[in-house]
Amino acid sequence: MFKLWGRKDGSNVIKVTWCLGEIGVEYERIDWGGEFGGNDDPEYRAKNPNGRLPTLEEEDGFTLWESGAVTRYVCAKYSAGDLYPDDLHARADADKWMDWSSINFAAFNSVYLDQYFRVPEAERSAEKITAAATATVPLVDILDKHLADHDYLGGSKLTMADFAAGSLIHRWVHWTPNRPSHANVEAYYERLAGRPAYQEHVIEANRPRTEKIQKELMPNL
Ligand SMILES: N[C@@H](CCC(=O)N[C@@H](CS)C(=O)NCC(=O)O)C(=O)O
Repeated sequence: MFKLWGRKDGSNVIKVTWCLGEIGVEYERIDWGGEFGGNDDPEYRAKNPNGRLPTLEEEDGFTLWESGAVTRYVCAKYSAGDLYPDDLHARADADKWMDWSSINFAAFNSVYLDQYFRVPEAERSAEKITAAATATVPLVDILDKHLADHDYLGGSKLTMADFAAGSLIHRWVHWTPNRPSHANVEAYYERLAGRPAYQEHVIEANRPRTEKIQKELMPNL
C-alpha cells in the first residue's frame, strides 16, 4: 500500500485526497506538516526536499512531490481512460485547467489563509481579503462562462481537470465575504458537493476552518 504524507486540511493535500477518494484506491495517509510538524525532519526532506505537502511514497521507494504531478500520476496509474483522458486534446485541456488553477486561481487561497489564520488578530485586514477576492472575480468569470455549457471542467463528467479548481471552489464559496454570485460556478459546486468523495475530502476536511471563518472571523471583519 502506498503512503501519502500530509495533513488532511492542506489545500494541496485535499486536491490529491479527493482524487484518490474518487478513484477508490486504498492507501495510508500520514498526518504531517502544520500542527503535526515534521517538515524539517531529514528523513522527510529526503523524500521531499521542499519540506512541503503532499508527498507520495510507494512501496518500491518511488517518491513524488508537487500536488499537480501527484494527481496526474495517480489518475494515469489508476484511472487511465476515465479521470485521466486517453484523448490527447482532452488530456491537454485537463492539464490546462490544473495548471491555471494552481498558478492563477489559487492565489486568493494564500491570502485568505494568511489573513484568517496566520496574522495576529489585530493585523487581520478586511481590505486584503477583499482585494484578493476582487482580483479573483475575473478568474471565476472564466470558470462561470466555461461551466455554462459544461457540467465539469473537462466536459460532461468528472476528470483530472476538476481536482485543482474544484477543491478550491469550496473555499471561494464559503470563505469569501460578500461574494458576487456566479450561477454556473455555484451549480458546479452543488454538483461536486453531491459526490461522497468531495463531501469527505473537501467539505469535511475544511469544516473546522470554514466554521471558524463563518461564525467567528467573517462577522468581525
Ligand atoms: N506547489 C506545492 C505546494 C505545497 C505546499 O505549499 N503545501 C502546503 C500545504 S497545502 C504546505 O506544505 N504547507 C506547510 C505545512 O502545512 O506544514 C504543491 O502543489 O504540492
